[in-house]
Amino acid sequence: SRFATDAAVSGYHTVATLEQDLRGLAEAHPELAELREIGRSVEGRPLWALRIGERRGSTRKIAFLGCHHAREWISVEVPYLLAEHLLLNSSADPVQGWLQQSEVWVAPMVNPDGHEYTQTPAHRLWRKNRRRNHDGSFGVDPNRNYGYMWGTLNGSTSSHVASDDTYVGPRAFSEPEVRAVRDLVAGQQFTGVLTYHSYSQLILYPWGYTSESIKDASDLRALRELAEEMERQIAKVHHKTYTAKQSSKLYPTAGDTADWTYGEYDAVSLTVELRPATWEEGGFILPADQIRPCWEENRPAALEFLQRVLEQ
Ligand code: ING
Ligand code: ZN
Repeated sequence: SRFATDAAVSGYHTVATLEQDLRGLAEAHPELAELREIGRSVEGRPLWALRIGERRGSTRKIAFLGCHHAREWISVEVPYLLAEHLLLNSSADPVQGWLQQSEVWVAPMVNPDGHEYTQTPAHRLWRKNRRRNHDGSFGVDPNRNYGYMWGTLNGSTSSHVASDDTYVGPRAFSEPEVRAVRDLVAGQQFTGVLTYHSYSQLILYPWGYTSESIKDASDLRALRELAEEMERQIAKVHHKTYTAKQSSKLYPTAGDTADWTYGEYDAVSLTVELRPATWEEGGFILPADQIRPCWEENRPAALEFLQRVLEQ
């Protein structure tokens, strides 16, 4: 229901249960998985990434990210369940082949301070991290704080006003959560990055900062074809419509994750906006009984993304 706010009771992970479960996955699969602390949040919480793969001098690497935004609880669950799926299916192809040749990194909760804050019912709809700003307000939008074309827009969807929900921060990479992702990506040189958000059921490709298309025609074709194939894969499972589009067509944003991973690293970069489709269907408050079907429909899409990136 709209008022189900307690993650632990509802079936969603909390900061604490996510850490436990990530540790459990790593301990159950010591030859394949390793839990890494990639940084610390503003409030000092560890930022976790699970590395999955046999580590035989693997070349291709891919990352799945979740929960840049505190209230988007389902965006923790889909990458977490993907990690679990890969480990449970690691001795059957195609997963076995991927894990022999490549590494899959999963960081399901980029913004744990914000997520913890949303455990209090009155703060359930908090979006940003928990930085104390110069004007006494709280929070920088982690999905506006990346360094590609950072700060070049100023409006309601990318704001320089600290108290706004889309506050870009005082400078690019001012936030430790975003620096942790930056350092992970810089170190691993991912060839694909998929970042989960909610809600709206969309598959977004760069650019966010401009309505112009990305210049490289073959990249554009590949991104569009991949996003459209993911649409079809998702629709087949529970007949839900996810729509592929350029992210600036939703609304203009500067400093988002996918613009940076594509602009700086040429990685295959997508943002998936998970269930539901509309505010009327619950918006950010997705009933926990939809975690499973949401994962079921996103599983073939995530596997399609893995296949294209790892076998290209
Ligand atoms: N939506 C995304 C946001 O950060 C988005 C939409 C993603 C726009 C990527 C541009 C690029 O505003 C949510 N729900 O957070
Ligand atoms: Zn979001």
